[in-house]
Amino acid sequence: MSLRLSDLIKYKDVVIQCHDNPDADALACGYAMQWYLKKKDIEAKLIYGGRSRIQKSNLVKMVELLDIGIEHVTELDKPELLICVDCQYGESNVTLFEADNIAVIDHHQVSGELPVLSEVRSSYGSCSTLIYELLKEEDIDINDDPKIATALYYGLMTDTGNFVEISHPSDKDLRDNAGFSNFEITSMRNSNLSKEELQIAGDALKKAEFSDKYTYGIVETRPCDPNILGIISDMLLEVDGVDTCLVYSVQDFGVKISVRSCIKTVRASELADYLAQGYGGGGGHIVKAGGLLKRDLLEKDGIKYDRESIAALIKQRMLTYHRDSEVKYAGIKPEDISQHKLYVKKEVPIGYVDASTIGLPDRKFSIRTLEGDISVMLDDEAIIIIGVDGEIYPIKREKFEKSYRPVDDPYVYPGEYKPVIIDSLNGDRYELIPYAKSCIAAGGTGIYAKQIDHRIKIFTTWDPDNYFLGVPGDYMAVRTDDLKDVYIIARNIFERTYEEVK
Ligand SMILES: [Mn+2]
Repeated sequence: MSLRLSDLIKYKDVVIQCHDNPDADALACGYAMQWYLKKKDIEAKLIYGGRSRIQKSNLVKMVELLDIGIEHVTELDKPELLICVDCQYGESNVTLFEADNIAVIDHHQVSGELPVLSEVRSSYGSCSTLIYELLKEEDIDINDDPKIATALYYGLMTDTGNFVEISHPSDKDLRDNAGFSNFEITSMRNSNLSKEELQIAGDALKKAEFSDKYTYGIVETRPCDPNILGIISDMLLEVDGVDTCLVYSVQDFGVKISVRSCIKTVRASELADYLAQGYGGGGGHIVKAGGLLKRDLLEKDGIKYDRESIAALIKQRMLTYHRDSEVKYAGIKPEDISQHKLYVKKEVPIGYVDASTIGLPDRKFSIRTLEGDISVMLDDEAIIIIGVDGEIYPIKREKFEKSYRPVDDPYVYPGEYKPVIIDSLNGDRYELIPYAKSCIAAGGTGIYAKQIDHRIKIFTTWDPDNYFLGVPGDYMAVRTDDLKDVYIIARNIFERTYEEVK
């Protein structure tokens, strides 16, 4: 199921609905959606239901400053089309209104059946990012109206803990490209915390729990605005003897979590993802991250939605993570390969870009990919390899000529987000894929590998600051010509790229 915004313009009687207790992201999306439809001569109503009206001071400001024409309703005349933004039709926090047709535009985990007209991208940090992408597909620039750009920017900002939990490249694109208005953002930013909320933070900290053995702390807060969780976890991490920490809050719609880490062996984004696994999502940066365990998904799995059961689940996961993850440092001693088998690369076509064909000056550029921004020297010696999953890594021309063989097949990019080259000096962007050609990795001597059954973090010899994460099912690989050189290959990439030598 997927949609383009232009699929929606055949309807004339349209209502846009935000979830109950709309947050900045929902407001921004509804507002931008209404703006788009207006361009197409459709006057859509923007509404939300539920018991309470918008009260939070930053949201009241947002509605005023940006002129968002939103109504709180208890009833609705059945429209021809109802568009749910930042939420899904039928969810517990979305007041049910009847409509002839339903559309869903959301970035949360899918919780039930979706209508045909739906676009859900759960890997995005905000729904504002999705609206931004959908508008781009229609050749509409959000910066045509500074209020729209400001709203979407603020929606992303608040949904990702001030951009801390951003991981998807599309989120970064919105953050970097939105021509927001500084005055409005500053004004909304500084009316974020109420006096009551400051007290909630204080109460929560009094009941902090600690693990001395695994040096972590856990705090539960009463239901409150999610950004307070971030404030508390920042503080908790400052405590001596706390290397990682988790702050969570059991809310109506789910359990919000905020995670921090100040040690090399735990990436906060990875821990958040682990804690939310199966029930929603988590992500962010190395030091700061956050996530959500959705109520619907927890209940579907037979977990009672009360504070006690949630506490038990959360604490168990935090303990298991710290207790059962193995940390390994490559390059110290030869790996025992008695359980490994010998594999060689399959002849699968992948992509490459000869940097000299792009026509950019010889200096460093940034390439934005699904895995993150990487910095690449684009000189005549540089070849950029695009792997089976669309992953990017630069190599030297000499190595390319030795290990790869160009082929004539046209190149088709397999990934979800097409990598772009960004000039950090002026922000100019260039597509990478149009320059890509096909090649095949030449066999080589192969690797020893075995499938792993637990979580392993390997600090490799070439990047001693960041570990490679292996989860059950992935492969641990050892170079045949250097048994100390051990690393991780993700299962899906391994199975498509390697075959056993029998
Ligand atoms: Mn959202």
